[in-house]
Amino acid sequence: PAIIRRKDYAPFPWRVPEIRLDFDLGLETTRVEATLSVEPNPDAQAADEIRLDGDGLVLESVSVDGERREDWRREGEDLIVPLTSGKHTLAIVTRIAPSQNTQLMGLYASGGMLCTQCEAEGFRRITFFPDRPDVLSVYTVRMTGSRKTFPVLLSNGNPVDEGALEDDRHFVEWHDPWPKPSYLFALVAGDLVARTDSFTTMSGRKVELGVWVRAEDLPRTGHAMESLKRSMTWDEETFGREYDLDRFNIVAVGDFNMGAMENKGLNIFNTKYVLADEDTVTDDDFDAVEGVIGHEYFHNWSGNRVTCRDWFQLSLKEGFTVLRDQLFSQDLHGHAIKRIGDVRVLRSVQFPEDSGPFAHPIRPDSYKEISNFYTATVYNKGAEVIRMMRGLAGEAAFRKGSDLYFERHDGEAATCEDFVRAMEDGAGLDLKQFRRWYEQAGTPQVTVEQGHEGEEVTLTLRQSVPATPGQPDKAPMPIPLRIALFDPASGTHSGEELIVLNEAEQSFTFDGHAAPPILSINRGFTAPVAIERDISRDDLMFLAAHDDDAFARHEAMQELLLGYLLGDGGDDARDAIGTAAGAILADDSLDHEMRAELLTLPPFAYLAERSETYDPGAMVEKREGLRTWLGETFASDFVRLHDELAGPSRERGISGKQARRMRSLALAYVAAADPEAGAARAAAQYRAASGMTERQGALSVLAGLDGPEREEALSDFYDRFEGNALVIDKWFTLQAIALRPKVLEEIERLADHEAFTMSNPNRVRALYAAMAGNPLAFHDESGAGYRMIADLILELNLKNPQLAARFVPSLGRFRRVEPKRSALMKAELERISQAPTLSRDVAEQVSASLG
Ligand code: DPP
Ligand code: ZN
Repeated sequence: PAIIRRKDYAPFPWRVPEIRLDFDLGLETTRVEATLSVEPNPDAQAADEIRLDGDGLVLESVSVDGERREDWRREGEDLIVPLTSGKHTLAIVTRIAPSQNTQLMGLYASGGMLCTQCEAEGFRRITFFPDRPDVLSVYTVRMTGSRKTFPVLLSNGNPVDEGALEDDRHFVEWHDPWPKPSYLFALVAGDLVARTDSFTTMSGRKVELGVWVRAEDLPRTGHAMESLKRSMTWDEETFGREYDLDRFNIVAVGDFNMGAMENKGLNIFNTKYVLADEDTVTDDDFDAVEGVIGHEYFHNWSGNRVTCRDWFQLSLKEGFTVLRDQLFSQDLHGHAIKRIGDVRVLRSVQFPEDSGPFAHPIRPDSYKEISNFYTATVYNKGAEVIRMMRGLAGEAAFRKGSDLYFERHDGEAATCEDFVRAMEDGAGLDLKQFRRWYEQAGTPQVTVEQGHEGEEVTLTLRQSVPATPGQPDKAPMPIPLRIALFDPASGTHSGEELIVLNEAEQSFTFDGHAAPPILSINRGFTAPVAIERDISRDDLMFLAAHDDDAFARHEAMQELLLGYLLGDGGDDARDAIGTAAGAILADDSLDHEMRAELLTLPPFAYLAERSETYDPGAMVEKREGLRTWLGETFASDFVRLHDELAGPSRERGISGKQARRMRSLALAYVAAADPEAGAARAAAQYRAASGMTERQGALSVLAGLDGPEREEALSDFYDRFEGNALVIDKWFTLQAIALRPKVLEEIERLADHEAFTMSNPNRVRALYAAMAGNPLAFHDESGAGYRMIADLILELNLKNPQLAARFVPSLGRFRRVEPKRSALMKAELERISQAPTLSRDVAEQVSASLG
């Protein structure tokens, strides 16, 4: 496939100020009549033809200015129509087959309804069009269809007309006054019901809100609606952003490749991020729903009102919007826990990407298939980069920068460079060197050396950015680090400082320290870097017990854990962890959520990331061994917590969410130390569970054990929730992530289960993404786990290329795994590469992986 490069950008020769779409809707066949008003783009080179993107369309007719034309031609999937200069009306009729659309891009059928997904390049699967984000049009959409099959007909903007037709058919027409790129177009047709509400904006306009679902799901939409209203309020208060249409609709769809999509005025969501009630989702799921609703809503400004010039600028909207949703959740639920969780995701998903064969800058330079670049790097590291600007500017100046950005570029298709410039001008920052964060891939490594003479402390910091594919040499980047120097005697510090490491090597001196202080660095994770330093175990234990920055305190505990898990880690290292854990258990100033965070072991993916090469089996053994040891050492504490934090005590002032979090962690430690006692307690917790958080907490422990309690609970869970797709997804996942010796065989059986289907992305991920993250399953010594994922990729390759490609990176990490397994992984990648027809998505990922 062809390589698309950022430097080759050229504006489209034509503008398309208006488009009218007429849909004659059917699940099997849909007819689309597109009427485009086109005119030469004064900012581009003149052309004597117009080239329109298409993909899988059946073309019926082309007319220009009302006259049928036959002088068009096709080049590959593109349609090219000769056009003299000046304004024209172009009418194109196509046919598509939504039921056959297994890629879930464009217009497709899901559970008897029709819906769309157009980002990034799905609109070309609906009609021929310049399917690129810098072509903005005002859309008018008329949908006609059977009233029985499609009683509800939704599109972007506001409804302007509707009526009855012969044969029990009807139509609805929508108009969206805001010019938008084709990727933000959406249509939904089906038998849906809505929870409705309204919101009055800061200027006093009333907006009608709707959350549309299948009738049986209506009772589970309350949280989504509340989350939407909270998002609207927050964006007004925090970023001064007001909603701009009379309606805002969200539709939940069961078959969806991504989490959700920010189509103008008509967000389409994976059901997973809409439906929530206490019986069927966990506390974390509630927060995820709220976060994704916020994210998509915030796109209305960061993405829709200001969109992207081309797909290389994806982080312009995604990095910024992820930051906005993170800040939203932080404001609602507390800063520290959210930050710890976000950094955990960054380190276990984005760091491996940045050190692997698919490493790319947050603003990539080239791609073959843009779907492959909806990555943790573009999204999460992108958010970290903008968060650094916010840290450098301060909140008030950052707001001035974002205000200027929105004001300057409203209605435009902008670039990352535009954003940076608005931040320089509005926030008063000099970001000349900072721009390297957009250019260079790889996680910077920072080493810290600490010297002490007289009363003076010297910190010598060195940075290096590792070589990544296509980028052998890197230049130093500005790295803002918030630090504090603790006086070991008093246990306090005299204030935080923000230091910025600009050079490859730089020293910072601090006066007034009679004794060598204990350094707390990168507090709050002010920079997305890896810190290497010589710090004594005692100092880490001090910080794990006393650091007044909750993130840094957690970090110190993680460093202690990593030191043991990745080092030669003798008994001393383990004892230090024991001492720190004992202090955490005894510290009454902690809430239970933070206590649980501090006692949570680092994720396997992050352990792997921190090792040059690793033996997955040995790594699991060591990690689980530590869990058992901690469970044994603090057996009575964990038993006590598990008892005390049961139902009734919550009414005595401990927040339910915090109590549930700690209680399930305590249960896991009890079970690690004493499987029999753990199984009995887990079974009791399962039976008495008042909601899904406790039920899932118990079942996840049981799923990792043997015995009758396990089988009983699993089958009860299945029977209780049969028919509820999202909960049955949990049932698959809990079994697939279990750290059991025979888990791979169990996963094979689950793949044959009647409730398993390859047609539903959530179900595929519930089983196979879970399996790919389970080191005992994926890294089974036989290589059968690798084969299973390779077979999956080949099966999904043409059916749903986007979904297929997501599974390649797990195999792509073969260089980091011990030699025997590494060879087996690589062989599977080679097998995939030899398939007769590879989708662009899979081909790009596999060839990058094989390098
Ligand atoms: N643009 C979507 C989102 O991240 C992804 N398709 O919100
Ligand atoms: Zn987004």
